[in-house]
Amino acid sequence: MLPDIGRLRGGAGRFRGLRLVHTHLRGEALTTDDLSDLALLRLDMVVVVQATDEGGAGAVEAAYLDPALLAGDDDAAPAEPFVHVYAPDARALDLDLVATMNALEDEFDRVIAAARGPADAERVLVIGVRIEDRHFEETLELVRSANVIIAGSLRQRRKHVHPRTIVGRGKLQEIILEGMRRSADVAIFDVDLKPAQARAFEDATGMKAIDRTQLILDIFAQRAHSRDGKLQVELAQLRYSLPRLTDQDAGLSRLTGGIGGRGPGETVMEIGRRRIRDRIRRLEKQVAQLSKQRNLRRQQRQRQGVPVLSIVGYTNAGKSTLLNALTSSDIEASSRLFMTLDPTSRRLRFPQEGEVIITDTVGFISELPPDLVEAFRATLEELEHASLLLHVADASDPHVDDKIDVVNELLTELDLGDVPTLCVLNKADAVDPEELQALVARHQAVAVSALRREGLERLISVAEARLSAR
Ligand SMILES: Nc1nc2c(ncn2[C@@H]2O[C@H](COP(=O)(O)OP(=O)(O)OP(=O)(O)O)[C@@H](O)[C@H]2O)c(=O)[nH]1
Ligand SMILES: [Mg+2]
Repeated sequence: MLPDIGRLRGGAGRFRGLRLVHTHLRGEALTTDDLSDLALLRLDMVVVVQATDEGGAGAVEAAYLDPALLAGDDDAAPAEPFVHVYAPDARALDLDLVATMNALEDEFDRVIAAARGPADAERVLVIGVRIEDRHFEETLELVRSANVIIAGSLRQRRKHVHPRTIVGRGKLQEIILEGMRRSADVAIFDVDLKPAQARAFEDATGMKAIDRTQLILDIFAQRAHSRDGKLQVELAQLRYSLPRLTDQDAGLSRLTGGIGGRGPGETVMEIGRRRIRDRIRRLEKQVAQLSKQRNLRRQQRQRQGVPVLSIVGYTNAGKSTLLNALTSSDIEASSRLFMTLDPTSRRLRFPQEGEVIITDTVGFISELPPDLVEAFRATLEELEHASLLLHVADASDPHVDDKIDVVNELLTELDLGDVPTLCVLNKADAVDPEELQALVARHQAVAVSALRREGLERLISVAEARLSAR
């Protein structure tokens, strides 16, 4: 049994400074277990000395990881980038270990520099554990939206996530080698991880583990511009990270700085936790305060009797593009997921109804993390008072029906199931007309192309009819 060696010298481009030398009693060569220890623990070298019948030292076999073999071109790279050294007698082994290791670490640095290229953005390995291709592809979309470099991706379709290490041991070795080969410092998973799983993975690979919720939170953090949005995202991040805090994080001066922070008998860890809890409470108060102000504004609007139309829908359906088309605005729209975070309202004149307010909101996604639903509950409460929800769906998406279901389920979960809703099938320009007809009939929808500004008049007249039918 090998002792836990933690993160000793565990940086990119370094070996551990440890060699594993052991004997095999029955003449076996290096085993696959030996080699996977070499990779998993990033040992300098693993050496096996054969025992002779007389109990002396016989033949020696050693293996080390060669970064140059790792760097081989994508698919041509050998599955096992190990160099084997053999000597018929222990004393005959001709190897200057220190010089070899120094050369290897230099080579390692070069490989990493080459893989990194000039940009110094975070390089990530995307790891798919779920069986469904669609789920993995959506995760890749999310990662692309998060402004990081996808250095590589690996999948292990598992029915059940390995309770301790997420993936099996063989896959873990593959991930480590791929991480070195692609010079990735972060692994992003398409599932959520338990704190202990993330830690075990990080200890084993030296890579930072990010799960799906953290990924979405990270995108949200990048997109939040309003005070309200920032508060809500920070709150969700803190709530999510509290149980994931490790001793190491808690030791950061950022969390424990200041004088008199430590009460009697408290561990550093507890202080970290307590600070975070304090901050969570403060944020909760601020969010509640802002929610009150929004309520006031809403009451004013209601007194003025201006109907509110709220645009909801799956992320990337074209909600912002539709609002822009209807009101000649220029809210940022893009193929990135979760482009819009902060709700934006615009005024619009309807032919009969006169002035209405139309609001763009944050997009939905399947399995939206509960912490995020909670954090955005206040923003989404606005929708409760909408006169009409425009549920925008991307008609050109092969999974449009499923995504409509996801949005409807989330609306119900948010107690918005009873608000009158009109389904708007967007991106009509990108769908076969017959298919579109079937979709329109199935969802009693209005088809539009927000991008080409087609179908907007009909949308307005149907929406207006729904409004006056209230
Ligand atoms: N072909 C086509 N593309 C469209 C149409 N409407 C929007 N798009 C594209 O779809 C992508 C997403 O548009 P957005 O308006 O940002 O979508 P959103 O629903 O606001 O997305 P999030 O804010 O990220 O949730 C952009 O690349 C748009 O150019 C359309 O009618 N036809
Ligand atoms: Mg948007």
